[in-house]
Amino acid sequence: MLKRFWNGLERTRNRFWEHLRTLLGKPGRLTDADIEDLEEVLIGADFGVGLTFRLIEQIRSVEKAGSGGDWMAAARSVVLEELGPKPQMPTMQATPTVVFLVGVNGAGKTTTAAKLAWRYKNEGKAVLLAACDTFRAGAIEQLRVWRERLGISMVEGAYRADPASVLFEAIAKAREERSDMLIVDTAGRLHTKRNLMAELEKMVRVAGRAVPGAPHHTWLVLDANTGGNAIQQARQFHQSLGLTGLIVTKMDGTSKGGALVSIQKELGLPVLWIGLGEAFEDLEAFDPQQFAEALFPTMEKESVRDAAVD
Ligand SMILES: Nc1nc2c(ncn2[C@@H]2O[C@H](COP(=O)(O)OP(=O)(O)OP(=O)(O)O)[C@@H](O)[C@H]2O)c(=O)[nH]1
Ligand SMILES: [Mg+2]
Repeated sequence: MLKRFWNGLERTRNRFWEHLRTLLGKPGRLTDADIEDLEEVLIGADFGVGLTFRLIEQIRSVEKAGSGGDWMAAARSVVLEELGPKPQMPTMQATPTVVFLVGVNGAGKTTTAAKLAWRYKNEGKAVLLAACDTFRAGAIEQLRVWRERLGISMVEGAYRADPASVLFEAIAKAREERSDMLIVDTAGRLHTKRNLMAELEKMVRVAGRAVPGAPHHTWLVLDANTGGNAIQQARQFHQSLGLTGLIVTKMDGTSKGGALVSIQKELGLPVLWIGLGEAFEDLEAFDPQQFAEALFPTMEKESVRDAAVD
């Protein structure tokens, strides 16, 4: 698990490591110029101005103390402090517990729906998928391929059908089959498109009328490559729908992993899951400790240097 995190965050980490290699190879303390370099690297990895400032402050004070202190440990603890403890795993709140996946186009909603379905199925839950992206040609087919591969039942509407009516049908089926969980895939939409946001709001109302408290979880799926720009998206979705958590996908291919920290902090919403690849098993519960460790590893200077050279 740690290894997967570690591998997944390779690109983000490599940004530092290119520099760490030179910084760690130097005898003595970091110079002001080194620290400025590091600052640039952190901004480049989308840690954001506020967090970068805090990190640099900490690193500077460790260096000032002059005891040859471990500034990687200082950076790690800043990240951990910002992220807080490991989030509580989402609970089952009703039968069915209804989960909405929302987000902009291409963020990874459909893939994540399949990953979650597989994961919960493996935990022994009866899962039903609702293919409520009736907007994009091919979306239903995409989920159908997953569902067949994973052996999960699914309700789908016709192309261009009203997604709220597909949802209604799916809830009825979930009830009938006594499904533990209904995972709802929705069409990608820009947070700025008022009518499309209204469509989601309608789905929320339909769910709430059919099952008290539904949707029990509304998760925003964010592409890690969006970096700090995700904050604006997330605010809009949150305002319309009342999000309960975040899923950050494509952590395996980004050099902007630092943004996750400021996104969570800015929005006050927990990152619950992260996507680390395209296969159905490439979803991990988010663990701040492992995340911080993967960015600023606890290692002897020697081995960091060796690893960076590899
Ligand atoms: N590397 C990587 N690719 C991912 C991950 N999650 C999703 N993808 C890929 O991202 C692309 C888009 O994923 P989808 O699941 O179709 O995204 P979506 O949000 O449903 O897209 P729309 O329905 O068009 O809005 C696909 O090629 C996925 O394989 C991830 O964690 N890592
Ligand atoms: Mg989709």
